[in-house]
Amino acid sequence: MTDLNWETVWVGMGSNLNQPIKQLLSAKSCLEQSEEIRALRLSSFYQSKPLGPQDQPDFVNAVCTFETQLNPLDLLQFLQSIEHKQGRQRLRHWGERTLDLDILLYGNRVENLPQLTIPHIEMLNRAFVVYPMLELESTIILPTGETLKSKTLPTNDLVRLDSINE
Ligand code: ROI
Repeated sequence: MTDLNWETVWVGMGSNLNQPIKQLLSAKSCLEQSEEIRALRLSSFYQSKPLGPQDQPDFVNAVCTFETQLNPLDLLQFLQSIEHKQGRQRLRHWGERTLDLDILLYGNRVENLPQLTIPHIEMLNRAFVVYPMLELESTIILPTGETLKSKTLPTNDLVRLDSINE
């Protein structure tokens, strides 16, 4: 077997409905079960205030990184299948949701497809994405050649959930 074409990917995970921590752990298990995914690492879980309407529960966010042989669109489809399997609900725009899985980075690729923009267009504006990424790997380089570390944001209301990160 050749060992070509494994790309390193970063995926953001978020939930604020139906036992968010369970949602993220279950998504992690689904990802790990794919033969086209290996070497998955998951960040700590972080609680954050909702970006968007404030009359919704706080979010639990995490990121994971892994290597995959799936191309970006097949990976997107796989992530969407996990969201749907876990009964994804999206009740309103910028509102509460059961599970969100977003491709943040895919190797060094820049993609501007109708269904998919890589790097994720909002990732650098979201502390709940940037901090978990830096926790897993402090030396991440963006496709622009800049370090992620140089883009750090105020942590605002981000709270690392210690007890479940043991
Ligand atoms: N807010 C937080 N804190 N975390 C999220 O993952 C998140 N996801 C979203 C919106 C509704 C924009 N707000 C969020 O999709």
